[in-house]
Amino acid sequence: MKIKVINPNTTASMTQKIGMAARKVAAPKTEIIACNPTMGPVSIECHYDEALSVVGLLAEIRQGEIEGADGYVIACFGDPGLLAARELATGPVIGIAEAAMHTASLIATGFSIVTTLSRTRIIAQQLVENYGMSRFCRNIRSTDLAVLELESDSQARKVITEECRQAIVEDNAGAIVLGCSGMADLATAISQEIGAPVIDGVGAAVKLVELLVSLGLGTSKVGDLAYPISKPYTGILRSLAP
Ligand code: 5HY
Repeated sequence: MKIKVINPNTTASMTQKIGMAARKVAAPKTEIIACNPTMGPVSIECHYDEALSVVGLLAEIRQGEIEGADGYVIACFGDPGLLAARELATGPVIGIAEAAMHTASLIATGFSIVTTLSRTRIIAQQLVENYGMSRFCRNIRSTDLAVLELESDSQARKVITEECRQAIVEDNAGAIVLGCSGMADLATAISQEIGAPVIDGVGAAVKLVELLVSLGLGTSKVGDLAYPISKPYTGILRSLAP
């Protein structure tokens, strides 16, 4: 099985970390292709970043259809372009926020999300509502760490761990959902340190894609997720016309 794990920002070092987290949990016969677009924001931390990251993401999905990918992971906690990606894809497409939240709801009656900048909390909140996770999500906490500081700031792990610890104590949460793909490598260590389940969406999404493909299930092409309607596009998007 071939799974394309797409980091919608353009920071290759983050893509590498995401690829390692994906391969750590992938089944032996699963080939993980970790990639990022060549165009777009270096990190996604607001609505504008998210909107413009989708063009590059969809170009990678189109390429994946040509390469014969069996399924896809959108490795950004905003799950940008999820439904548009599902329109393009034959196989399943899973966002890491969706995967992490559903996984948490299977092992705890309540979870808290620990994310990066405070301004991204509204994006997570909208996803919690969209995915029907409001009765499970106890709180959305920010660490005020920028996405790229997760790599550069030596204190980042300590700050994230403390926020997770407080969430367990103060939010009555039974599990933690990490709110950024850049935190994918921290889940196991933080879980051991705070003594509670900590969910990395990259790993959860890879296992969900494997599950769906192994059940012979792909994205439904009946109704709104049917392939995009063919029509001309103009300007710099001409080459992306469906
Ligand atoms: C992510 N941004 O997972 C999100 C996290 C966030 O570039 N990769 C990003 O802060 O919303």
